[in-house]
Formats: sequence, structure tokens, C-alpha cells
Amino acid sequence: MTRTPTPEDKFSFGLWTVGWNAVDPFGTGTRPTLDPWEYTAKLGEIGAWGITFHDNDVWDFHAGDAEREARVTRVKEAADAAGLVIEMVTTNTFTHPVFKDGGLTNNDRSIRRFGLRKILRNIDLAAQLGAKTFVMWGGREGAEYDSSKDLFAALERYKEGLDTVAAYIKERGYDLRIGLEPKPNEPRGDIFLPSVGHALALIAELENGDVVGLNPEVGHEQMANLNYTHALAQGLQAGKLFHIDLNGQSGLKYDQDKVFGHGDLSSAFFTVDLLVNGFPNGGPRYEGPIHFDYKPSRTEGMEGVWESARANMEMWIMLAEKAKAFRADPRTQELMKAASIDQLGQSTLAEGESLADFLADRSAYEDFDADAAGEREYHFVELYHHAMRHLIG
Ligand SMILES: [Mn+2]
Repeated sequence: MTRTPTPEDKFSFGLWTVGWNAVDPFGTGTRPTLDPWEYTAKLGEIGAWGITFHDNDVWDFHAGDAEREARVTRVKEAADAAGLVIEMVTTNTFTHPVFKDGGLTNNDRSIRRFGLRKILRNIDLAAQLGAKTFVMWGGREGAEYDSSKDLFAALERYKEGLDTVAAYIKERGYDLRIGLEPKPNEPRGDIFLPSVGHALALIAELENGDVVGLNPEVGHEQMANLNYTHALAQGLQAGKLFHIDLNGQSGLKYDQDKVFGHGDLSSAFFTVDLLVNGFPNGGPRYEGPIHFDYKPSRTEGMEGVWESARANMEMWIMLAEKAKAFRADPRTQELMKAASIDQLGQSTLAEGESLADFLADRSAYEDFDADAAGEREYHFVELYHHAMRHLIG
């Protein structure tokens, strides 16, 4: 490890990440399953700052109130003992067969009402445990067959469900915000809200959208062949980047959930560059947890589980150091200037310039030498290559 993680790094892990026993559609588990408080204690030992969980990572779907309470208490005590915060809580509306056609968008109205109640119970728990974010990943909200859904009604029910949860948070006065987690497919053939852009569009239509934002995941955007750093930027621009899920993905495949940076390393570098250094011309910043949503590969035993958990944090630390050095380098600043990145921060019309002024400005159009401007240099390749010098030089 380059240096030891500190609480200031705000590294957090889902209990389901290190807790995955590696069952997949083709094989049984390859690792033992520990109790959630054991994973909690160990995450504290390796330097995490926080933990997150789904309801059913801690207690069984069929558990009664007493068992639920007892198991939550044990996790909370383990977190307190290890100095960990519980920064996010989320609901499992995907494992039990009742949710095979989704929770909020299930064709069966009684299942939608059940799903919504399951979510609201966890809102109370999240607030009680001091979590600030409530992630909603609608993994089963979708379809395999286009004939199976009234798509308009499904999107209306999605809105209704989200608005109901958001209204509940506001009515109770909880200091909690919802983070929607887009994903294009898997486990459904097509999942609703497949990308950050789709989620932002639906959030804009909500009555209580002020407490609803995003939890974008690296692999989920990359599975749709989209640029994760661009997704974060648009979330920030909309004031909606409430939480992040970092992991690694190697191109257009199944959801690999590899260690952060183990996949598209240069994309991970620019993700960290944005999160650590911010936009070059200033703008909104992400101040939330550095949350890892990865899975230790099925080939790994328990030693590999903890090696891979540490690898996520070390990857962040290494990339953050390199990203800071890259931006602080005078040569980088010179190349950014040569690329006119500073000009992109200036408004296209001048302050107070009217449309009439703009139309009267002959230098903007009539006298503008487009051929000469078309010959200008940007040095974008050299600037990117300079980043690579910092990354691997
Ligand atoms: Mn994933």
C-alpha cells in the first residue's frame, strides 16, 4: 500500500461486496459466508471509513421484527466499535421471487404496494442509523419482452413510486436523499432508467425531485458504452451527484464489478482527476463518500477478498496522487491553455451583450476568418499523452 487509508479519504464498502460468496448463474459459492458484523469489523481493520448495506444483507427476507432489530443492532455495534459510519442504506427489491417483475413497476399492483412498503421501512432505518443517502437500484424494473409491459404506465408507476418515497422522507423531516442507480441491463433484458441521462430526465418530472439524485456506477455506464466521467460531470452540472459506485469493467460485457481501475485505467484516472481536482474552470464538486461497489472475483478465496478490498483503496490513493501532480504540473497548465480550456469557461455572449449587439458584431461572423480558425491547433493529443506520462511514466 502506498499509504494507509485515513477517515479523510471517506472510503466505504457495501457489505454485499466483500460479503459475496461468489454464487453465479453457472456455479455454487466458492467462499464461506460470514455474518455481516464480521465483515464490518474487518472493513474497519483495513482502513474503511464507512459501510453500506441492503436490508437483506443484514437480515433474512422472512425475519420477524425481533430478529431484524437484533441483527441491525449487532451491525451498528460492530460499526461503532470499528469507528465506521453507516453512510448509505438501500433496499433489496430484486432477490425474492415476488420481485421477479420488479418492485415499483411490477404489473401486479399488490406487489408494487408490498415493494413500496418494504422500501419505506428501510427509509426509517436509514434515518435512524444516520445514513445520508438512500440508494435505489431498480435492477428488476424492466423487461425481457416488449409485449410484457405498458411502457408509459410502467414509467408513470416508477415516477409514482419515487415520488412516494421522496414525499415520505420530506414528511418525516429526514436528512436523507435518494440516489438512483442507472444500469442498462442485467438482471433484466432491458432495465428502465438505463443511463444517467434517462434518470435525470425522470427526476426532472418528479413532484419531490429535490431530494432525488444519482448514484452512478462505473461498470453500469460502461456496459452501455458510455463515458463514466461524463456521467459524473452531467450529474454535477444538474446538482444531482449524491453518491458514487466505483468499480472496474472491461468493455461491453456482463457486469464485471472488478476492482476500481481494473478495467479502463485511463478512464479511472480521469474520473479521479474530476473528483479530486474538480472542473478546470471551477464548478460544483462532489463531496460525498468514495464508495466501492465491486465483487471479489470468484477465483479468490478469503485472502483474495481482503486483498481486493484493499486494492480498491490503494488504486484510489495512487490515482489521486497522480491526478494532483498532473494538474499541478506547469506543462499541464500550459497545454490546457493552448487547448483553450480556459475559454470554454467564458460565456459565448459577453456579459450584458444583447441579441442586437451580437448580430451587429461583424467580427463574429461577416469578418470572421473561418478558414484561418479551422487551422488552429488544440494539442489535445499531447495534453492527454502528458496525463499518461503522469499515470505510467
Ligand atoms: Mn455492477
